[in-house]
Amino acid sequence: MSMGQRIIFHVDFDYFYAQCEEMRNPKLKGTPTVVCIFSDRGGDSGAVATANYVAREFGVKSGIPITFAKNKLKNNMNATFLPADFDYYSDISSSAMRIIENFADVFEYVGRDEAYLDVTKRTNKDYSSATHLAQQLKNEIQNKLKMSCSIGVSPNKLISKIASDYKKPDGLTIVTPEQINKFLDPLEINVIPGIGKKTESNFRDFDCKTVEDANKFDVFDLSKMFGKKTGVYIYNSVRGIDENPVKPRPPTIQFSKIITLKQNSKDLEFLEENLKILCEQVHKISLDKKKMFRSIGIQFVNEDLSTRTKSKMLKNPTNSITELEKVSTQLLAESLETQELLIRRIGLRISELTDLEGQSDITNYF
Ligand code: DGT
Ligand code: CA
Ligand code: CA
Repeated sequence: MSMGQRIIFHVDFDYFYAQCEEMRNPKLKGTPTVVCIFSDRGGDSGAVATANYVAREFGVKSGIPITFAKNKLKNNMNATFLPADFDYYSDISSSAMRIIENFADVFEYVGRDEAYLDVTKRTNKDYSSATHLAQQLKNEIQNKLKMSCSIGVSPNKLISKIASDYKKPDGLTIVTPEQINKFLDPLEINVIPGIGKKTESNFRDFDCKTVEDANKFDVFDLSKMFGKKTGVYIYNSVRGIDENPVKPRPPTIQFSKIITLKQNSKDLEFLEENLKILCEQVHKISLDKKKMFRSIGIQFVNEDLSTRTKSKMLKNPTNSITELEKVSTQLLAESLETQELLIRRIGLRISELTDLEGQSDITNYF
């Protein structure tokens, strides 16, 4: 059907954190649901991580202060505000990624809720076969996880990324090589990843709002306006050109454990005892999974449910429990120096994992 070199999917979950919350509490569906990151300062200080599409209709979106979101939803009795539960979202993400990677020749993890898939081989460069495959992937995610995602399908990562965002939620947007310009031209210039407020306002000074408008500039104009590197990037991007291959990359692996304390506390000795238990548990996981770790992090969930984290990158990977205890206790003592609230839960996380022996097995990240 086409002469394109590759066929690439970009998969992105819809309102990810909020959809995870709907999954464990289906009653939230159809009511405004806002996932919040409460800051250290307590009360409602902090920002919205994300919101479901019902809440978005009221103007609630990622990044706005929680107080703004509460205000926008103040007349809505059914609105729910939840503290972000990153460990839970990571678990869902791992399950999702294990499903998704089966659909790819090459799988590149981008973040908790998105990935690129090169499907050139298995679709034989055929777009109707690719459309079918993308639909199958969406169905499987829906059946197994009860979640929706949006997928962009095109000859490169840039266009697939834009296409996955084109129709949300539950979208599937196919852009064949011959449709690239027709697809891109009418879109606003800021759909190009990396084009932020500043670049956008620069362009606006030249009466340039859409991708088509930006096509008027040659690479020299753009280099003068934005510097050579950005100029060349924009020149290619507005023409739908992107040669970056999908690079095999498994999800960032991490192991963590968290416990709720017998009583809220900020007593070093008491917390140390609990941390020691966590060290044993997390260390045991690393042994079971035959991994060494390079990064160690602790997490507090405070009495007001706000969270705090502190982590350290070691010089070399290790699998020593002595080192895990030493470094995490250090992190604990340092954090307590500036800790005002009492702590309700304490967590320990290891990441930057490498195999204890032999080659890294990229499928075994769970
Ligand atoms: P979507 O893809 O538009 O349906 O909605 P999301 O929520 O999946 O948005 P996305 O893909 O940009 O981000 C994935 C997750 O990352 C999202 O569920 C929460 C988190 N996130 C996104 N934007 C922000 C932000 O501005 N602040 C914080 N703290 N977290 C964010
Ligand atoms: Ca998303
Ligand atoms: Ca995303």
